[in-house]
Amino acid sequence: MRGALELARRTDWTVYHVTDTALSGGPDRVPAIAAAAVRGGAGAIQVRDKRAGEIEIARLVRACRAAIADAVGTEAAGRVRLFVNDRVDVAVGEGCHLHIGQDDADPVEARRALGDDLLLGLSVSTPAQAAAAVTAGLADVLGIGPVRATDTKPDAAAPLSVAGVAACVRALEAAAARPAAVAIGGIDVELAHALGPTGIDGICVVSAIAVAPSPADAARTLGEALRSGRDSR
Ligand code: TZP
Ligand code: MG
Repeated sequence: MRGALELARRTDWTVYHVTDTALSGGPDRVPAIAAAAVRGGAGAIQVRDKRAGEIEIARLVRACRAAIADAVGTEAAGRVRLFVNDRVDVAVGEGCHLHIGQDDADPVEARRALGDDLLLGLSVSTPAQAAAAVTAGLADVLGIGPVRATDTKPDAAAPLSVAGVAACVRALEAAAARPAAVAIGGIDVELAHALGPTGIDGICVVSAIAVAPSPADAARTLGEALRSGRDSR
C-alpha cells in the first residue's frame, strides 16, 4: 500500500475545516481560524481560495502551517493534515496534501506529481463516482457531497441527503484498500449528528467554523455531534 493511504488511515478525519478567505474576513484571518479549528480538534485543514493566485495561496498555506504549529505545538501539528484545494503546483512546492474536484486536475497527473507520500483528496457527488474513485485507486480521501445545498458553493452538484452519503459509503465498503471518506456541504451540528450512522470517517465544513463566534468551540461541538451520532446507531 502506498504511504499516503497508510497516512490516511492514521488521520483523525472527524472534523476537517476548509478555509474561505472572504467568509473569514480576509486572508489575515484565515490562519487564526484554521489554528482555532485545530485547537478545537480538527485533524485536517484545507486552504481553499478560488480567487487567489499561486503566490497568495502558497503564502496562506505557509501561514496556516505556522499558526497551527504555534497553537498546538509541532508534535500535535504533525498529526494535522494540511491540504490545498486544486493547486497541484502549490501542493508540490509547499509539500502539502492536495484536494481536487471531478473537473479539476487530472487525478493521474496529480498522483504522479504528489508522489507516494502526499495525500490526494477527490470530491465525489454520487455512489457511482465513489465506486469509480475506488477502482481508479488514486485518491486517499473522498469528499462526499454536497450533503445539502449550501450558499458557500452555489454551483455544487445535486444534494445527496444523509441517505445518499450512506449509499456512497456503502459503495466503498467492498474495497480492500478503501480511501477515507468525509461528508461536505451544509453541515451544522444537527446534520453532523445525523451523519453519524452513515459510517463516514468525518465531516468537512466551511461556514460552520469560519463564521462561528468561536471556531474552536464550533469544531469541538461538531466533532462531539458526529461521535454521538455514531454511538446512536
Ligand atoms: N464542496 C461541496 S459543498 C462545499 C464544497 C467546497 C462547501 C461547503 O461549505 P459549507 O459552508 O460547510 O456548507
Ligand atoms: Mg475544485
